Amino acid sequence: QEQNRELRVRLEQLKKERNAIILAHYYQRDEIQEVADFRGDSFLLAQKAAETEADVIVFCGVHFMGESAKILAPNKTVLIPDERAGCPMADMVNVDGLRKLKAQHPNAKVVTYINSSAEIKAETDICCTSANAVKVIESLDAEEIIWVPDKNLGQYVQDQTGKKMIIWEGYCNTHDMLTVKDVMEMKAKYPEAEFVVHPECRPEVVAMGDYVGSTTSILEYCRKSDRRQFIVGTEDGTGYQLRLDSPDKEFHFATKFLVCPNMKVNNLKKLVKCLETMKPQIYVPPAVADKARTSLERMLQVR
Ligand code: CIZ
Ligand code: SF4
Repeated sequence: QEQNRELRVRLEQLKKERNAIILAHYYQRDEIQEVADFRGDSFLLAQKAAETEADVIVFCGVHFMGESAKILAPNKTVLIPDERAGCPMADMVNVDGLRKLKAQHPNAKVVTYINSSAEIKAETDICCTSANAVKVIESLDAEEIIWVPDKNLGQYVQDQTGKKMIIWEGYCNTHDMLTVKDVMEMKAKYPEAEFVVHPECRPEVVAMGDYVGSTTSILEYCRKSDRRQFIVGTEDGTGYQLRLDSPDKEFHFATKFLVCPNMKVNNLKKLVKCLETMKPQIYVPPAVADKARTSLERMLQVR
């Protein structure tokens, strides 16, 4: 506690010295969310990065999120607390594979979930997040859509829009771990609770949801709902904002495995250190960034 207090004091000093802003994803450890200037999901944080007046963005999340910030704010320094915080789903798609698919379907538009590398975004017509995926697909005038990398979100979006989609076989190790059996057990234990679920979960689990949505829309739903109890089907870091918004409601995560180990690689100590040393910094080759920027900026237009 004492050490954390000292770290927080040091962080405040450094933030002023560097004119830095701290952005934290809802899946980060509480000790990081507590000190962030903004908390958000990948859509809100990308938006914030694009708009900020700060000189330095400290992005507490996983690597692709820092990259997106750098692409949208190329003249700013983007720091991340630990460069080992990656996203296994983002690594499930590669440029060669995507190019092959594009060659097979020359008229298809490529829609890429923001959980992807800058190189993949550079091969993309438009990016999306889970917050605007359905609207992005509906905004496109295309017979066929190539969707990378999340098969679960892809399936959900296809069901919602009825579009013809060619769906890549990637998935999130964390969300995909949740099973129908887990949810049935929780529903038996908490019969009064509503089950809120993120569309990165398996389709059969998503189908059990009383509410399906992105992290931000789950937060909004729980805040406004009259229900007192919720079973939550997304990453456990979300509990920080859920409990902050509704201290008198109960939130039960659907299993204890809904923890993204990559998101938890960051901690307060590393956050302070990166601002102290000004590294690690995110670098995206300008040629890649320029191509990727178009697809990200299109994403930000669709709400
Ligand atoms: O990384 C994830 O699982 C999510 C849902 C990110 C985001 O904020 O959309
Ligand atoms: Fe990637 Fe899943 Fe972790 Fe999100 S929760 S960063 S999709 S591994």
